[in-house]
Amino acid sequence: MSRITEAHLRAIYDSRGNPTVEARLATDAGVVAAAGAPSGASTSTHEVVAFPTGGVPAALAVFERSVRAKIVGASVDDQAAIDRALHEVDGTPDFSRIGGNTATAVSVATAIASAFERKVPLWKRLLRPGLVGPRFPAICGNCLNGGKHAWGGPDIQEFIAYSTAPDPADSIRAALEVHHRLGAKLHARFPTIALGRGDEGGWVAPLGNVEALELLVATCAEVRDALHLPVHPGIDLAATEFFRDGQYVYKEQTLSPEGQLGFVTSLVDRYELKFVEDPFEDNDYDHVAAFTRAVGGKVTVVGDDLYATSLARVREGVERRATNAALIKVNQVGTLTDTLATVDYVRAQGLANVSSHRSGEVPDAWLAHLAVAFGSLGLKCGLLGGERVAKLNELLRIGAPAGS
Ligand code: 2PG
Ligand code: MG
Repeated sequence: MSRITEAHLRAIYDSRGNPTVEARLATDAGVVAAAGAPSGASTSTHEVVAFPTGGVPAALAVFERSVRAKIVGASVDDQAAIDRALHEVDGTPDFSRIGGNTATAVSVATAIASAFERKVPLWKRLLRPGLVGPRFPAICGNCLNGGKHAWGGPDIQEFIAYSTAPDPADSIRAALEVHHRLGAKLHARFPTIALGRGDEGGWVAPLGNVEALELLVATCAEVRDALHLPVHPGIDLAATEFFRDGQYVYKEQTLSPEGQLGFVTSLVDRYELKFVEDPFEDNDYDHVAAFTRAVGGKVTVVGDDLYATSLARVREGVERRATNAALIKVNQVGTLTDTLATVDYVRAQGLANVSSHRSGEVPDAWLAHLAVAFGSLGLKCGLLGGERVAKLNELLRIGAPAGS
């Protein structure tokens, strides 16, 4: 049983060019492991605080002052003990003293170090009960960006190619094909406008919500025909972001919660959406439950901001039959142990889980291992940009290890 001999935290940059933290651990078996923590833009009100007051410099200072001493000497195999130590040294319910991103980086680096020592890939180290080998997630590839991830785009945050072929090489290829063809269509439609890409690598164009959806739907249909692979339209509304004074305020319309229920249900019926995330603000279990009653038989209804990966919130969601899937993001809760508790509960209750990136990502690949280890129905990771491609490429490596 080897122990952590060195623990360091450094400032690095995320894909938005904002500072975040990376943890680096060394063990007395000579292993060195590092992990960086990503950051969200459309954060849930229920997730832990990414950095203490004062940001990354304050996170580094509190690490030096109090966290390192708790970590050095601990067994690298005892994930639960290290995560408990992080909670103890923090002492708040939301990691606001040491920062949820510090906890995430240390927690994930611990698991990576332990996997190295056991000479197994990270996904095997974290494989959940009931799973025997790798089962690959669908790719939930964000092709068009809106909301908080794009300037000048639709209000709906993400227009997703939900690519469900069982072989990761096929699912990645189909999702990328949607992204490429969508780009070509946008260039043809706006020949004189400079198009951009948003925080998650999806296109940004001056489109209304329904217009954007129509483009996505048509492109998915084209790619299904061309490649003979299953790829379907999906959306993450991140509806909290445009919920004001009890109403959903789009550029084109303002809807009451009842109106929103009718609108999103009509989008599902009309466009055959197969994946819908956060159609209501992040406290509204009742309307999302009504939505799931209406479409849950044919649609993956995902709670992200609604649950914030919190076991207590997912429990409430299960009791109220709110969704049939939960999004999983380690830095919404801060440690792998908390994440695993939520994943195991979700799995035991027969809900699907979807492992997810954040909009401000680091170029690490560990998320791909988590998606496989958790038996995730989907891996939400974006399609373009080195920090997104790093996860896709890692999934390919897991799917076809060198020499196989
Ligand atoms: C989401 C995420 C990732 P953010 O809402 O699902 O796509 O966005 O990281 O900004 O919270
Ligand atoms: Mg979301």
